[in-house]
Amino acid sequence: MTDVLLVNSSFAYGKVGRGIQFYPPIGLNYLAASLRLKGMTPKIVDLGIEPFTVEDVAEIIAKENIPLVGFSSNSTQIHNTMRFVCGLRERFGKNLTIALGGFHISNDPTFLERYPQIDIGVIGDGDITFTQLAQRVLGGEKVRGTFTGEMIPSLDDIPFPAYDLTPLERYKQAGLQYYPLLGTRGCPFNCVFCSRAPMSRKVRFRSAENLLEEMKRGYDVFEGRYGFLDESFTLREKNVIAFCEGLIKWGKPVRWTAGGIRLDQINPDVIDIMWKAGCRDFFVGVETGSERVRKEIVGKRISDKQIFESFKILDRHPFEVEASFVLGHPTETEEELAQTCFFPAKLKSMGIKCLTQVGFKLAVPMPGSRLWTIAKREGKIPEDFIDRYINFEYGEDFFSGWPKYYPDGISKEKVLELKKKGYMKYYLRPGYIFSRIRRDLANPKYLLEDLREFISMLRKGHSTVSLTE
Ligand code: B12
Ligand code: SF4
Repeated sequence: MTDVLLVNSSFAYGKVGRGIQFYPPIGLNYLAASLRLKGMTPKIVDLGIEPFTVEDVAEIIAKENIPLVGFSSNSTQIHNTMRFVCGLRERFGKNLTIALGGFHISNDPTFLERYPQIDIGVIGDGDITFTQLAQRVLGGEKVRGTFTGEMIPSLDDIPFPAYDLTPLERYKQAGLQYYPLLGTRGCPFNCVFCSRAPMSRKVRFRSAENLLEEMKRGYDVFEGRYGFLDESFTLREKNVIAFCEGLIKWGKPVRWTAGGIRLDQINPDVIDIMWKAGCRDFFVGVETGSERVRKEIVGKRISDKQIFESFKILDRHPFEVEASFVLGHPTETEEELAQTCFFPAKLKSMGIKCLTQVGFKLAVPMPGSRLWTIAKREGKIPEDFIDRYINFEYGEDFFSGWPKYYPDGISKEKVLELKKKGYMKYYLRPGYIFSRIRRDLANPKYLLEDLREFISMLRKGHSTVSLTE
């Protein structure tokens, strides 16, 4: 019998939302593993893949008489989270204890003062603290309040995520499935648009042995394909090297994607061993084509020269690298925006081979980020935005409803126009078109896909798989 229901929220109510079904809700898989260790029997409902309404979730709770439900919510999903919270409170009254954790409350610590429908709030890591609170609730105690999650000192000490509670085969990225892994928690940097709970600046690492043990257990799941969700995979070089050496020694044919890598943390020795150990692709945040904006505003002290040199190092192997750019930084000029949009094509013209995909995203101010504070100070986001969002004053859809940040004097239309030009310049290069035609002729199943992409690029100015405009 289930005693704790863990619900991953979604920004689409009663239907499967775009863009969340790439990975399971790992935070909840981790929580469930810790709860189990203390004898509890959790169940996970992921609203990202289940089109459930309040009534559907209420039925699950009623059927098994579950006393405690915990919601995981990012800020993007907080309106729908509250729709569920209020609906369940109405149906079960005080007989149900409702908890909230995840990125929104971690960046809005007084949330429960405004929303007393929730009994328990947990800021930051939930593994230790929520397990203790759940034991107290199931023991019959009435627990209320916002608690700061105890930081796990060593990530090796917590159990592996309980993936058996979420059907891994239903999570796909570009048609492929990867066993999800997290080698680190936290990031020491402070990029202007990044939404981080204050305590997540402290980075914690799993040991190579611990990661390899989880990989061995997960080997059969997706034929040795693994996907890391780390934000800065190469942060501690000696760990990466030990991990790659372990993988090579294991000798299995594995293929993995390294999540995010910072371009100021590219060491040729590390890159060589990563390739040898089966790493084939990852993601880098270039953020802007303007060195001034990158250094002064974004907070990434990386020069254009360093970016080029890092890409050159990556080109030692045929990696596939996706570069991400953010459009619309405070004080950014039209010229600087144009520099960003044409930066990927410039890298290609300089002979960079490994850059295979480019993403331009409009800047979105998120609670916990410096951009959020700036946008509020400049009056671009109202002080009570979150409460209005919860009231659905900005609509149901996060992607079209949540405000973007446009620098003073630059219109939305101008940003979208430059973005479209940037994509065209990058993707409509003869070299790129020929490489796609070669691929399509070798495997005609790609032909239709490429035609769709081409039309989307011409009509909307972005890829069909892009979540945002
Ligand atoms: C993987 C990922 C995704 C995946 C989605 C995976 C999924 N199934 O949800 C994809 C690629 C689809 C994605 C998309 C987006 N993402 Co994203 N993503 C991440 C990433 C890299 C990892 C999440 C993760 O697994 N963390 C690891 C686990 C262990 O941590 P955790 O989830 O925080 O869980 C712990 C605690 O929070 C707590 N906890 C969590 N839930 C609960 C519940 C209860 C009851 C309790 C008590 C505790 C608790 O305990 C857990 C264990 O300690 C994070 C950054 C990061 N490193 O966390 C960004 C992050 C969550 N994403 C973010 C954003 C902005 C987005 C997008 C909006 C980007 C965009 N503009 O398109 C979209 C929209 C997604 C959405 N649904 O809202 C922001 C959210 C900021 C915010 N304030 O909400 C983050 C924090 C990145 C950032 N730093 O800005 N994302
Ligand atoms: S954008 Fe990446 S590097 Fe910058 S603070 Fe966020 S996680 Fe760290």
